[in-house]
This record gives sequence, structure tokens and C-alpha cells, in this order.
Amino acid sequence: MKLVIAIVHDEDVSKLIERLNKEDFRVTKLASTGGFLKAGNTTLLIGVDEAKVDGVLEVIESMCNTRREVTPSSTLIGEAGGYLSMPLEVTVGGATVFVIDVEKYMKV
Ligand code: 2BA
Repeated sequence: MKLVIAIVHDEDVSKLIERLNKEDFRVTKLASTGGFLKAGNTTLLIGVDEAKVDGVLEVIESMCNTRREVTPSSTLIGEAGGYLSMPLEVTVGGATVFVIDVEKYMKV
């Protein structure tokens, strides 16, 4: 058994969960916050047999889009040690995915 942890953009979540459920994958949705942008995102926990991991990854890949986002302001430290506050554009997603081994899985 594997646990797929996927951090996805809030705008992609509803359709992604709908599609995962349609394909019989079970999902837990957690509200999360990115440490860099300090904006909301969503973390999905998907427990799945090892043989089906690729199927989960394919669905995630097909449903999650890349986006350009601008930080409200980012504080940079200049060469002289002064501070400069300016917006910064970054590319977010499609999805950040971790696949980890599950030592034990039980339902009681
Ligand atoms: P955030 O931490 O809010 O990061 C949003 C985007 O900002 C990142 O997109 C990346 O393009 C950029 N970014 C992050 N840290 C940066 C830095 N130190 N310098 C310059 N740019 C930086 P993604 O890489 O697609 O990440 C989207 C979200 O996925 C992240 O939101 C974070 O919540 C999560 N994430 C990404 N990599 C992770 C990791 N290795 N471990 C845990 N969570 C991660």
C-alpha cells in the first residue's frame, strides 16, 4: 500500500476529487497553506495499492494546471543590507506530489 500526498491548487480540487472518486480512488481533503505564498492550497491524501499508483498520478497530472501567481510583496535583502519590497511572479503547480510507503493500513 502507498500513500499519495498531493498539494494542489484550490481551483483544481473539486474536479480532481470528482474524477478520482469516479475512478474508485478514496480521497481525504485537507486545507493547507503554502509556506512561500502564504496562500491557501489543498492537500489530498490518497491511499492506494501499489499497482494503482500510476493511475492516480495520471489523473492528477491531467486535472491540475500550472499557473503564474504574483506575491503581494516580497521582502528582499539588498547588497547594502537594506530592505526592498516588491512583487514577485512564480509558477505554481500543476501539483506537488509525494508517494510514500504505508507500513500498516487498517479500518476498525
Ligand atoms: P508555496 O510554498 O506557497 O509556493 C508557491 C510557489 O512559489 C511554488 O510553486 C514555487 O514556484 C514558488 N516558491 C516556493 N518556494 C520558493 C522559494 N524559496 N523561492 C522562490 N520561489 C519559491 P510549487 O513548487 O508548485 O509549490 C506549490 C505549493 O506546494 C507550495 O506553496 C507548497 O505548499 C507545496 N510544496 C511545494 N514543494 C514542497 C515541498 N518540497 N515540501 C512541502 N510542500 C511543498
